[in-house]
Amino acid sequence: MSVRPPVLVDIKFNPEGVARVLKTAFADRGSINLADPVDRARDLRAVEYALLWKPDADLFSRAPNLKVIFSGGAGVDHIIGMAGLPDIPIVRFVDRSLTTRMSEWVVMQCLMHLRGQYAHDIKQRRREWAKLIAPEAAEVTVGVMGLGILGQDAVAKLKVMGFNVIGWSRTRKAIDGVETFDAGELDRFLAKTDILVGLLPLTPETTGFYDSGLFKKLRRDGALGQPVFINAGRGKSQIEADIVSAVREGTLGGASLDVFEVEPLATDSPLWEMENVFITPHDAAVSEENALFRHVEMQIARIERGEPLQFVIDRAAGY
Ligand code: NDP
Ligand code: OXD
Repeated sequence: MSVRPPVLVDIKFNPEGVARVLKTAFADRGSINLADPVDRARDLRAVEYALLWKPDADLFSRAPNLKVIFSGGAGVDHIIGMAGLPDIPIVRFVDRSLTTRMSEWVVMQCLMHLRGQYAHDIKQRRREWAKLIAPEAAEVTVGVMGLGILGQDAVAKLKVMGFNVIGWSRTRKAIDGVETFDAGELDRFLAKTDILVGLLPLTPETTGFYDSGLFKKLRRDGALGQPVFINAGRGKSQIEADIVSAVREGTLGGASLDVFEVEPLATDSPLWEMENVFITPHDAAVSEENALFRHVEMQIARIERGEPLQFVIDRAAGY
């Protein structure tokens, strides 16, 4: 019986969780966990499958016989620009629970801006009983940028809450009850949007994309008074100095940010203390280790049964 090479795991998040779940994952082949000092010294030349999140820079020279790379998350920007990246399939993480949690975050942020939660928090700390009259969700248009796995689920759940939802993506999508726009129709999309939700991958086209010029194109006469920017895609798609000035000068009425140009967000960033800006530490939808390892096991099983891999990224598009 041939011995299957172990799965290489180089994941730079939640090391305790990864180590715990790895004890029972990949039972038919074992694993090499680069976060483990003993495993770190092992020879990686026989390894065929690697599960990576922000891997070591020398990984591809140490593991020259990889057949498939699995991303530890939905995004692949942490791998795509790496020196020595082999020309093999890259599979991203697509998972029901991750998708659901992202939609929870998006819906929560939209509702917090709709209902003036920041103002409520201030009143509460002052023990003030002050009613705020918010518009109804149906009066507010949420424009979702990126209509992939996460964007489409968020659209569906925002609609359940009653928001008017529109969507924008590189290629036009047909979604029941949702006006959609393609890349060439950006300005028309922005002009209708009160709350902008960013769920775009990071690529050369989306780098530095959310800037003051874009914020100025959002609808200014909607029910919220001023537009709001929400981003859980990637931080390098946003120009944080522009968000700060847009909120200060009233081009934006507020923002919710889960991702940042540099993470962790610097403690001296003005964003931390800005009015009506909600900050979360890139935890809108973290990858859960059990689900992640199961997904990799399932994809390896597909290869061994001669079936095609799922969720392979388009290397030319970069996502
Ligand atoms: P998908 O690949 O399923 O969808 C990406 C969407 O973005 C597609 O609709 C695509 O258009 C669109 N798109 C890509 N480039 C452009 C462009 N230049 N112009 C217009 N539209 C574009 O990705 P997911 O929905 O699964 O994930 C999106 C991103 O969310 C991830 O790449 C990751 O960066 C981020 N993420 C963040 C998390 C967090 O916790 N904050 C957790 C998980 C993911 P088209 O449909 O035409 O291809
Ligand atoms: C992801 C992320 O891409 O957590 O999955 O950012």
